[in-house]
Amino acid sequence: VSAGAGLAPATVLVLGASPSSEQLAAALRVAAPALTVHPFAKDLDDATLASVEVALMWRLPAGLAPRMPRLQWLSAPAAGIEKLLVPDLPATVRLSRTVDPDQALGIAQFVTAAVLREARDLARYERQQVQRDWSRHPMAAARDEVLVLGQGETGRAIAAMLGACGLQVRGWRRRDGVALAQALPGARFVVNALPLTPETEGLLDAAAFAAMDRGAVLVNIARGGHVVEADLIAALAEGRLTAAVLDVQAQEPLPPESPLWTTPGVRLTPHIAAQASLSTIVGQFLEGLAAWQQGRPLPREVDRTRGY
Ligand code: OXD
Repeated sequence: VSAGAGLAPATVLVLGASPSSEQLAAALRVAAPALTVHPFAKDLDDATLASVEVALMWRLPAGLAPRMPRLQWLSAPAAGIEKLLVPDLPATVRLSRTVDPDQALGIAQFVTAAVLREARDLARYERQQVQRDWSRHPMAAARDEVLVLGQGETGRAIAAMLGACGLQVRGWRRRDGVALAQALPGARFVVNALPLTPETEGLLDAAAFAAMDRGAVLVNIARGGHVVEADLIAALAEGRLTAAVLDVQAQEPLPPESPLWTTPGVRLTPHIAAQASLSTIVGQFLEGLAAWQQGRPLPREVDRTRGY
């Protein structure tokens, strides 16, 4: 990453998950020797925190923001920034995020695989193989209707790929003012790619499931907080939904006692649909830092009032 060459000194706090804080800090130190980089640790002392001017973090631990009075710019190593919009983050701190085109591509591939697996009934043949059963159930090419919730980079990449696969794709976003319950009917697949904000939290609830076509499939690659999980479990039990592909859950890691593990129709993955790569995170952070230091507009800045 060459973007770090002309930077002025700055003190940076880093808190990652995958890549880890240590991986992010090491990559930043190599790319931008002018920076003083502190990986987050629970026992960082007040003087260190008070020196932090910019931060690369995916979440803000409770009580940390007030201990960083010099913090002016906060960038997320992820597309989702909801864990940074904590009440004690001063309104003057500006916020950016990482938007990796390869992450959108990876998520679109994950969603396409998940949708086609259901649309082409591949699970049936996995079950048949166990029985050494060679029965054929011919079907026409899948042209099912898909509703994609969210029209950001991720939602658009998903829609384009599913459309190229022959599915009939519609989009929905809150901003257009159409009620979700009006958009849901007719779709066999509902794919959630919304940002998590106070307006979208719990949007996929009993009322939404009741508005979906009987037998619909939910695919969630956004945030677990969009789904009222108890309502989803009830909708699957009633047969209103036939399946729910959940790459994200309200509580991550998903606790062993969660009923989602064993609910028929739930297909779980541990938040792996795709992530921003280390080089994109570091490159976009340094690009943003240069813009901030030079007083230019911040790339990928988040509108804090909107929440994305
Ligand atoms: C993201 C994620 O928000 O990885 O980028 O979930």
